[in-house]
Amino acid sequence: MSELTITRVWSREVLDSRGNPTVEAQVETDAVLVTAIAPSGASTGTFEALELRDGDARYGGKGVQKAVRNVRELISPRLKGMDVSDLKAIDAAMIELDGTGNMSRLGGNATTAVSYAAAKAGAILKGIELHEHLGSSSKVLPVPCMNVINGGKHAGSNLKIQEFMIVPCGVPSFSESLRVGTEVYQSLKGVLKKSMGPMSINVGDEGGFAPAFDTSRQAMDVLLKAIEAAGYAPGKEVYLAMDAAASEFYSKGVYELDGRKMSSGEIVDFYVSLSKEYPLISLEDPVQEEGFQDMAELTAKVGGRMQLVGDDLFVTNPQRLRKGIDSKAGNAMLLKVNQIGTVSEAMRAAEICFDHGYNVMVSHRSGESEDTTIADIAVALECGQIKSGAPARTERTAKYNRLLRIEENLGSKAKFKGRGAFF
Ligand code: 2PG
Ligand code: MG
Repeated sequence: MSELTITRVWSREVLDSRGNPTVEAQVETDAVLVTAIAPSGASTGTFEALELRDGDARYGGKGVQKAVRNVRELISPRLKGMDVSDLKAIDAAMIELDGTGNMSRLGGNATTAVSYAAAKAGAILKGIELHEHLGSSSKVLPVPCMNVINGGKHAGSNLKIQEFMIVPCGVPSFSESLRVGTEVYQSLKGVLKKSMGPMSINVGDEGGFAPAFDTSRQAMDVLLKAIEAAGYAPGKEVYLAMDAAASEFYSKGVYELDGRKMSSGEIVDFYVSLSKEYPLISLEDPVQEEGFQDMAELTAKVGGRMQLVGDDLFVTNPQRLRKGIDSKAGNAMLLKVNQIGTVSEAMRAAEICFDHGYNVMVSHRSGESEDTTIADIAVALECGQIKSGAPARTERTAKYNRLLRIEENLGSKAKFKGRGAFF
């Protein structure tokens, strides 16, 4: 038996960054034993792969013992004997075993953890870096899109927009970009504390501050101040990005945002105005998850000068992505492996994006862990962009720190697209 042959896939329940249970998978061969952890979203899209939760008394219903059992009792016997370096075959076997099209039998949390662990094990046994195992050339480090003001479901404020990000893309390398973004984060802390008091620097789920703002413009204005106070120019070294996660403030044709009730036509106009007032380089889920037409209208209006990203809209799903491409909705996709359930399917969605001129931003979830697989996926895809929250909380910085190591390892071969990663 080759040392690449899977001998067993084990699993256990561990905790994520929000203190909820999540699935850890352990892929074993005669030579190695490799673990990986599935992340978990809060503002989940309706069309995502199913995250299997026990729904019993333990952990308020959030236990994942069923998913853990599925790994041990269903996935393990199916993958036993397979070549761990053939991730496509492993992922295809899990998709076939699940058989539902949305991982509702095995649990997308079970399959994501196994897919991550198998990818890592394959890299270790081939004696190469994970990003090399996943992508043949893989020399491009991503721009870190840092969520420094948290709202929506990730914080306890009135801010409806979920994420206000800084995008330090006007610098020459990943490490410089991370430094500049982190300096702005610290500067923002000072600006907020001074103007709004110490309560304003409490942080949300993704490490960004959660001040008592009521409107998007308040958040964007303070970001401009913080960028300048750190010694940088908005729209030069540092741009802004937003994830509205608009399904969370949409109901029956009406968006409730910034103290107003807006129709879909009005919310499109609202974003067009914002894009003229601020150096906004990327806007994610500006409309609700079924708003392909509205997304197409916004893309026609501003898509030539900024990125419009589908997250809940596309859910890393090749089928929904094709619908978006056909209707010219958006010009970029957010890539989250657990939305579709396997690394291979997520990477296939990314390839479809590249074939149609869509950008890809690799993303963490709001519930994360010490697992850093997404950092390697971003490098493997050479998509040039990642979002992993603020440069605070170890589950966020773990990914940025992994990218620092990759950059150092690549040495003079490391590339950085900077602003060119966006358009
Ligand atoms: C998002 C993500 C990550 P969640 O909406 O893009 O920032 O949030 O994981 O809660 O879906
Ligand atoms: Mg999102």
